[in-house]
Amino acid sequence: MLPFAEAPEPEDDAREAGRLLFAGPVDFVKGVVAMSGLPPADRIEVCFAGRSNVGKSSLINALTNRKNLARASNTPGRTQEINFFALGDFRYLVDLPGYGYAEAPVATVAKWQALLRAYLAGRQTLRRAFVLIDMRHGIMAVDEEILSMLDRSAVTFQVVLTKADKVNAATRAANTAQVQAALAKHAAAYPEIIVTSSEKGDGIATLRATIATLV
Ligand SMILES: Nc1nc2c(ncn2[C@@H]2O[C@H](COP(=O)(O)OP(=O)(O)OP(=O)(O)O)[C@@H](O)[C@H]2O)c(=O)[nH]1
Ligand SMILES: [Mg+2]
Repeated sequence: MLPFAEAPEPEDDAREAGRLLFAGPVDFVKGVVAMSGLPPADRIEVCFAGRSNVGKSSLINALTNRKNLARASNTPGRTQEINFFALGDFRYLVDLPGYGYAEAPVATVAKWQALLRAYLAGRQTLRRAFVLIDMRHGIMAVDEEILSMLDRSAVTFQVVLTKADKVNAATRAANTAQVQAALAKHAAAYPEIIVTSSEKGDGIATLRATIATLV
């Protein structure tokens, strides 16, 4: 298979494991603004990182089949905390603050970056970082900063393309190729990408199965 190809449809048992996991209880635990506030690292976790407005909160809502679990909004930069959600008894889903919000004050940006860097480098139980990339734009300079941070943190990251329902076939092909070329330069990149639409449901079963498989 080509590196960074789209992940195949999950096998039936993996799909079912993912479905069951996400059909179970999921609860907001807390929003964290400093490393000292992190919940105990007593279960594995996956996090969702990406530019402000890329669709992180919407994706968490789609995965968990809840309308308003993670706050999704039209106001960029809304989610300024690291939000922890308990998924069943053994996992956390972590909604990270969006980066690259042009109108955020410099001091605020510096604070987020420091927190993000500390979290990505220092969380023992973090099994995978899903980095969301808007399918309409591909990987941008601000995304590269995060990908490089993840390379240095030795955290495996997997790219999730978002808003697939908003692009035509030509844009989809061009931006997928752009992402694949960019990922070739990153040591920590997982070799498959997942194409999603929180609106239409594309890729949601695949992502659920992927998360259910991580131990
Ligand atoms: N058409 C379409 N719109 C989407 C999709 N995912 C998210 N959106 C829209 O994109 C906007 C931003 O989505 P959010 O989920 O709030 O983005 P976010 O990454 O959590 O943003 P911050 O918390 O500010 O970093 C909202 O208006 C969503 O409705 C999608 O798959 N398709
Ligand atoms: Mg959000």
